[in-house]
Amino acid sequence: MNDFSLAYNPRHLSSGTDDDDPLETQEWCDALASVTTASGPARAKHLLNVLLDTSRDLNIPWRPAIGTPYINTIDADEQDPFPGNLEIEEKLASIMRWNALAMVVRANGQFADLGGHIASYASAADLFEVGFNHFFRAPQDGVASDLVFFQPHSSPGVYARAFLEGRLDEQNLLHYRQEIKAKRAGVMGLSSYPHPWLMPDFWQFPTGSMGIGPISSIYHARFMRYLQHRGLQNTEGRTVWGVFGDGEMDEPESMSALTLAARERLDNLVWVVNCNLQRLDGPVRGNGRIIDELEMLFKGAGWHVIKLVWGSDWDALLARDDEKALQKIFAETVDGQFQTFAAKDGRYNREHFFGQNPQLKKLADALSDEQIDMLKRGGHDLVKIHAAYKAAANHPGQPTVILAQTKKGFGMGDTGQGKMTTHQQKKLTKEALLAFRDRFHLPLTDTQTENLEFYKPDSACAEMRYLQERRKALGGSMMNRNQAAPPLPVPAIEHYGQFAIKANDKVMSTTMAFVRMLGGLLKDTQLGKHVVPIVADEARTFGMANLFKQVGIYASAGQQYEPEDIDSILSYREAKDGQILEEGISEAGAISSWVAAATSYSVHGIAMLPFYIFYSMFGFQRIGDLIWAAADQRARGFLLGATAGRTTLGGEGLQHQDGSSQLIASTIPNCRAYDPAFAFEVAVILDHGMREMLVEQKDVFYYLSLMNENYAQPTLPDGVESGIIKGMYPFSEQNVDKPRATVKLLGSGAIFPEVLAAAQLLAQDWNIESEIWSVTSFTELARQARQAERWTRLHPDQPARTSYVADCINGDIPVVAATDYVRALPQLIASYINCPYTVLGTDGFGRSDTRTRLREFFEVDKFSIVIAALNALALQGKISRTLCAEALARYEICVTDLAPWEC
Ligand SMILES: Cc1ncc(C[n+]2csc(CCOP(=O)(O)OP(=O)(O)O)c2C)c(N)n1
Repeated sequence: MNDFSLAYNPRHLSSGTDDDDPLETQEWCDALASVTTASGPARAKHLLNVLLDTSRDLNIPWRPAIGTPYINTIDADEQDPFPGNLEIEEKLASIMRWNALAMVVRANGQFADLGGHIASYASAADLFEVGFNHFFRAPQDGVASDLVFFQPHSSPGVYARAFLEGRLDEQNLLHYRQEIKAKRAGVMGLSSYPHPWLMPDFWQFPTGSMGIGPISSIYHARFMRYLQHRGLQNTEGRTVWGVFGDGEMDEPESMSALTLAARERLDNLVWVVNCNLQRLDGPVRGNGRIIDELEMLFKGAGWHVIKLVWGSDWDALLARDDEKALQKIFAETVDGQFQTFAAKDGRYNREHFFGQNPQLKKLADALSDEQIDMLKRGGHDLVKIHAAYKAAANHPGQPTVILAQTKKGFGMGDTGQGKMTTHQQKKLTKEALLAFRDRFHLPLTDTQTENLEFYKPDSACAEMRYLQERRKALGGSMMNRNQAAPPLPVPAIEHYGQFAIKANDKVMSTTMAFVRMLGGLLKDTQLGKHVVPIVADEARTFGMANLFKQVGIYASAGQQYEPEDIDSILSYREAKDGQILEEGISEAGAISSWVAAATSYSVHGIAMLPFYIFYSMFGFQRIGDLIWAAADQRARGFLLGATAGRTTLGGEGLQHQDGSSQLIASTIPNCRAYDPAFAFEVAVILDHGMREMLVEQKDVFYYLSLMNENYAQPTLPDGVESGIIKGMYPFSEQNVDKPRATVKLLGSGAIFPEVLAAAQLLAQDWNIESEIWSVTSFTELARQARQAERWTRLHPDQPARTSYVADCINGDIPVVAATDYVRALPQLIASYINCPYTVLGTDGFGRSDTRTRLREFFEVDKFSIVIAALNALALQGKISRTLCAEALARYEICVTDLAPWEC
């Protein structure tokens, strides 16, 4: 038993207050020390807890500090023996380090602009390796795989491991960051960061944009619980692992869902924060200690925290340190200084770290300079890492974070370790390469080292057999992404959308229509249970409150209160098997939840159909990068930007009125973006989307903007379905006797009724007839046109291909397009058509007012459409320009010098 006696030193009071009675204090300290010696730390903890409770009863306003000393949470005594072969695992880690380094340096030797990183993986290698050798489980015994989120710029290390495991070969490694060249050579290139889009059978989770991996991992872990609690899949025994950077923890996304993970008691989630104390430019917290800061943050959020600060060699020093000199100096040393110590050799550290006081100096006296140099930080010690992972994996009731201290550029010597510039280091001198080889005892000749030859030991040797055995014990190789799941049957459109396709001019908004269709899909006997409605605290805004009662809100703890509205037929119902994911006011959380459901087909082998409905301005604009990552991850599902449009949302004003989401959506290659005007259009798009995603298993997702304006919803005209999907179809014509001229009017979304009204005015007031087209997607029109144009350009020997949009509108008749989005959206088609083309849109800041006045202000109302049509005809010489002046006067259009986008 350890002797915990401790001399109380009043000068070292952590409270900072003077001690009136040092003798009494000493007695308390002695009592605590003797209990600890006699009955162990657990008993001491219990007594302290009881004292804390008692102090509360006595109204003493005191609570213990959240932080703990800068030492390992897991004491050397509590550590289980290491179950692996340490020597072999260290050798393997060295090989991984070498191959990862060689891959990056070789690529950059050939093409200096390719980039890549060495230093981050050098710091994370041991953290990865312990995971691969002991914890990361592939599918086995009917239990599906663990999920692992890798720090993106450490991907060379994952490739290096896949190379040794036989998942990748030398050709792949030679095409690191050269995917185009690789494809031409018939080889799979290796993407810079984890990108399922680029390596669909390898990477599962895109993490390249800092912060996305952390938040995504939380929602994936929560979604596994959702599947479990809803009886859709047994996800027990599976863990979500995430290795992230300490700099990355600064991202708001990294932090924003911590309390959710704790609230949901996600003990299937383990984060390893690689605290190499550096980010790209310099120290993460030069003047503080990131590990201590994160400890308090995570603890405050309700996580189990394991500090993994020092390696095994420090155990002996700490045990000999009766006066706690090390702990004191750790507490006084800031990260910027720790980084300097990391960058310097043993001699420097003896002088500048251990030389700070006589007690420390004495501790170091027994060590040579080389031994001091080799003192490991916790995140480089396989034994300590294993102990931390094991404790984390077995910790019940809470998510765990391991804060592992490492050295950035570990082993890169003078060129990299702990250097300010190490993040960007892509080249190493011959001397540095040879030093690296020696440091990690790699069996390479000088020539092999200088040539950066990849090293793969013979498959019969002990290391390779060990590596394969370890993976076999864990179910096989990890990097295997599934590309499909059993298809789901899609109900006939009439089953959920009959009211929409036979609407008979019933008045409703497209948002209402969608919600009704969603209700119908939820009731479908086969598909229903796979539907995942997701909201970010706006269900009532979109008229979805009836679903609370109907399918329940998912709550892992059920409903432990009587809801205020219990007697209402729409009462608020939370349930363990609830279907709605109500994510609160976190669009980042809600989209992460959507991604978890939208990739369930791949991650869990069970297709789900998520519908995330949100305030459209708080989608692509607010969390666009998460949507970009969703696209990379090959998400399949529906995003619904509700109460959309710059003028449709009326009084909500500048921050809420969306005039851009459709344009941003158009930049995402696998996002099918639609701005439907009518309920039947919504139904046709839903039907088509479900078939593409659930039956044909295409890696696409759909974005629909939905509006809250009520207007008459017509019945689906015959034969327009394919036009709706392609992006436009002829809706109607406004004919007149002996027309003066003809125009084509294109309208989208909620502006379409303005277009219909404009056609009437043109007929009545100006004797001009119109063809009226509903444009459901300028994006889809432009994409198809782009294809046709490209094909024609590259096939000069073949007849030119025309585009669908050109077939619809080319000619002499002027075309006027009006949208509630910025003009750039309809202009997507401009270069593919050959006709006079005028575009009206809502460029500029939104503001509060009525729909009518907003449309007048933005010049997208029926009068503005008439003026635009007359002007186009006048410019062609088909009518006189005086008619335009007459129209401006007749409609009392107030002509101001400032355009809407200038106000
Ligand atoms: C959103 C985002 N911003 C910036 C970057 C560029 N970037 C890549 S790695 C990096 C530094 C990461 O530091 P840290 O998280 O501490 O990891 P380390 O490399 O030190 O292990 C930065 C800024 C990025 N990938 N994503």
